[in-house]
Amino acid sequence: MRTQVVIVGAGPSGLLLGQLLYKAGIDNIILERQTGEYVLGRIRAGVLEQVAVDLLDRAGVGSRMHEEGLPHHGIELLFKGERHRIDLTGLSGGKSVLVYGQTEVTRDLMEVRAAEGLTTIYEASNVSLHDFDSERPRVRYTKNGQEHEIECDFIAGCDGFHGVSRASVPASAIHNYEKVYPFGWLGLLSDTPPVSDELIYANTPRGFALCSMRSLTRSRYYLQVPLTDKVESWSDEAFWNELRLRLDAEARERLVTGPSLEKSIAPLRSFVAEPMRFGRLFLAGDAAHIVPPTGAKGLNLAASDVGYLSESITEYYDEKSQAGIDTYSQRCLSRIWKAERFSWWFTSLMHRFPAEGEFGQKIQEAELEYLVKSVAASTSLAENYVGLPMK
Ligand code: RFL
Ligand code: PHB
Repeated sequence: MRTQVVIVGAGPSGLLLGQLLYKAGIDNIILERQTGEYVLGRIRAGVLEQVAVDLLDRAGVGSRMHEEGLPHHGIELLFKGERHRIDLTGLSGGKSVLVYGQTEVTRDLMEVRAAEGLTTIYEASNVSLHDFDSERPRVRYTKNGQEHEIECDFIAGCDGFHGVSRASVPASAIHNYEKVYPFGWLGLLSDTPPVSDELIYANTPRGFALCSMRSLTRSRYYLQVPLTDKVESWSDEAFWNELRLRLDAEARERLVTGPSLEKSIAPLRSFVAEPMRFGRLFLAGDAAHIVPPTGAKGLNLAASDVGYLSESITEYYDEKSQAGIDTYSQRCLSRIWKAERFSWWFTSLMHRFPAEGEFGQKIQEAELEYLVKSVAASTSLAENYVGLPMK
């Protein structure tokens, strides 16, 4: 088998890259370890920046997103029992974000790929990458007990944090930067109306909480929990009781509870691998970097990476130019480190860090008060939350 680009991973970055390349007339095959249903069952991101919305439009998958997505013009910060609104649109020169779940983005991309008759090989095991330091890279995999090999011009490693692509690079050629946080997020999805029209990020003595949503009838809530907690020991009732204790009186009153559709614990991590290109292998999305979810940046960075990558590969074929490919890593990393900084800062501001002691706590309170009172400080939050430009 031969194709121009082999994409490893059918998460949002692999699927979006496949569609952007297809639109540019470039053949590609996606190899995915799991089934499509499994990929759709992972409940993750909920907030899209305009940059991601634009790329999904360019890929031709924007229609349901515009019909069903909820534009958000502000967020609320809750601390010391009171909520303070950050006017994202007013402070960012008119920008907003769109609440539309990663599951829906993935479903839209899967459907259009199937409708165009493009090849996605699900349940591909033992994926291995070869000769990406030459002009003839190859990718091998096993499907239904049979081994296969695909020859290609380029390999895109879109296989997430635990994928094979980053692991295939010699240790001497890559540098990893990492910070692990001493807590995780316990998330719960339920068919209940959201507690508020806008997202609430809460810093409370009992830990961080986030009230988010997927639609006007489906809510997504998160609680900061110790890394030692097991999801099995959190009953729905225990979750709702704890969430109530982390809300202000009005939200507590308004909260509608119901059975969970999904519940899971995710550890929080900041991670960047440099560079993101190794000969003819490119890393994109969570394969190259992780942000703690507080800034809602992970999916958005995955989208901007594949935006740069699809442009670079298109330029290579159309204009016989390597310029885009040669600067791919540097352009991505410049945007990634700014999102890493913002996600680390917002995580540090909103969570409880017992190891930081009373002094750390007081500094956090002072910064929160400054943030909601100072136009300069809240403008910086708004500008980063709605997303920095790609160029
Ligand atoms: P994914 O989604 O992990 O997809 C990678 C795919 O590769 C497959 N794979 C392999 N395939 C073949 N061979 C192998 N050896 C393979 N190894 C792995 C996997 O099965 C999978 O299908 O990475 P991708 O595409 O780069 O997308 C990244 C996003 O999923 C991620 O950044 C976001 O979900 C992060 N995130 C958020 N991002 C936002 O922009 N806004 C948010 O509001 C937001 N909230 C979140 C989040 C992530 C969370 N968790 C659980 C980590 C909230 C949470 C709780
Ligand atoms: C979500 O809805 O899953 C979500 C929203 C905002 C975040 C993180 C997650 O910062």
